[in-house]
Amino acid sequence: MTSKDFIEMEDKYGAHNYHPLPVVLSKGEGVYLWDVEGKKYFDFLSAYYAVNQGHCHPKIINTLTEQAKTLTLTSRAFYNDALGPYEKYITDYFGYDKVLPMNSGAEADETAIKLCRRWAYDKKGLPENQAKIIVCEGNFHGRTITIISMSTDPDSYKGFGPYTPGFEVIPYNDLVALEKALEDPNVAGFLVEPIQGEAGVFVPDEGYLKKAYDLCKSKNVLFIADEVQTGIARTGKLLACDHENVRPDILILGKALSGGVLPVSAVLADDDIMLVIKPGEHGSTFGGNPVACKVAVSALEVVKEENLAERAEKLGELFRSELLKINSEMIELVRGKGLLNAIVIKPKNGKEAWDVCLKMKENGLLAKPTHQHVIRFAPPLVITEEQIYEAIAIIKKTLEEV
Ligand code: IF1
Repeated sequence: MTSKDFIEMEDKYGAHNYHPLPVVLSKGEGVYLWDVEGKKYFDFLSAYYAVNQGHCHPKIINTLTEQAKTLTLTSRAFYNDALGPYEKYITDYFGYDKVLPMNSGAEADETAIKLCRRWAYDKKGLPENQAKIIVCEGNFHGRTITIISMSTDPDSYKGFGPYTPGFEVIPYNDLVALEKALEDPNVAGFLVEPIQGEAGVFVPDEGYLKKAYDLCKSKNVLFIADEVQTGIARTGKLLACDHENVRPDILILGKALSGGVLPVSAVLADDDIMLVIKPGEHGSTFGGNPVACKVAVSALEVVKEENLAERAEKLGELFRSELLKINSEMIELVRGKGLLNAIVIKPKNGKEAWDVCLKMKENGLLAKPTHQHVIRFAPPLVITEEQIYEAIAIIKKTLEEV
């Protein structure tokens, strides 16, 4: 079968909830992907930042296959010999008392919202069903009904009402707006992405996260960081919050927590928050399954063993500085942190970000626009300096051709 056959098959039998770039991938290794015709590409999307450790990392795959042959799922009706060691490992790793294991990022965000609300009623003493959570314009936390109820992007929420109440939207990177919103005594938490990914890689002002955290603490409001995208070394530190030494009251992880081999997400918090949820009040069939636990430990070990945060910091600076040397009038702006970067494309002769991505594909590099004019560049963190230069050459060549 050719790429065309696979595309037609997906179109005929699959829901049309995505508009993929016309490329059909069949193999991944490290920073590379191959399509069904055997063409090789740089992966500069990293499966929406889930393969920070590189595609099919040998250590992680070995762990996956070993555990898959041993015990895949017990459900939480019973104990097993993988969950406790994972819980100890990840809570030590990130410095929290406890973890609640889930699967998708959205489930972890939903779990954090439930934890925050329950803490507000049981510990802060807010009146039942009155808890409010502050979120930011341009947020992206997943696709469930409650999460899109916080969204300001019509593509995320339009036509899916009625919406879950209890959310206040304020501008991102705006401390005055946050301070004002915190005057409401019924605020329970502030849910924020340390860098807004889907919105187009918006890096807030230096000090924003720390000052936001301090404002929340002054009002006994939980600071909840969604690091599903920005976590696991992507921005040049283990967590994006680490750039400002902010320790979220509730930390949300996903994506690269498993190195991209299966859905693993997690919510971390200390006992005074985590223990407000009692047995039987929350859960998930696959949450914390033995395969997920073993894979997540290996994925986190790789982050440390291969110094992925330091690499992201150093190679991200190199990538941005090399991008800025490309004097193409199509590059309106370069922004990012670590290896979470994006360029804003100024359309030229009717060509825009999508056309640039199509041409980059022909030239051997895969990336995809978010919204109309932003192209995200986020390779696996195992990329080498030499490969960065090769990728820059492809981007430069492409912009000249387009
Ligand atoms: C899509 C991108 C979007 C996330 C943050 C939670 C979740 C995500 C900060 C939910 C998921 C994915 C979802 C995917 C596209 C991709 C994405 F920016 F990463 F590219 F949409 F913003 N918090 N992001 O970014 O995690 O339930 O997907 O495991 O839905 O189109 P999930």
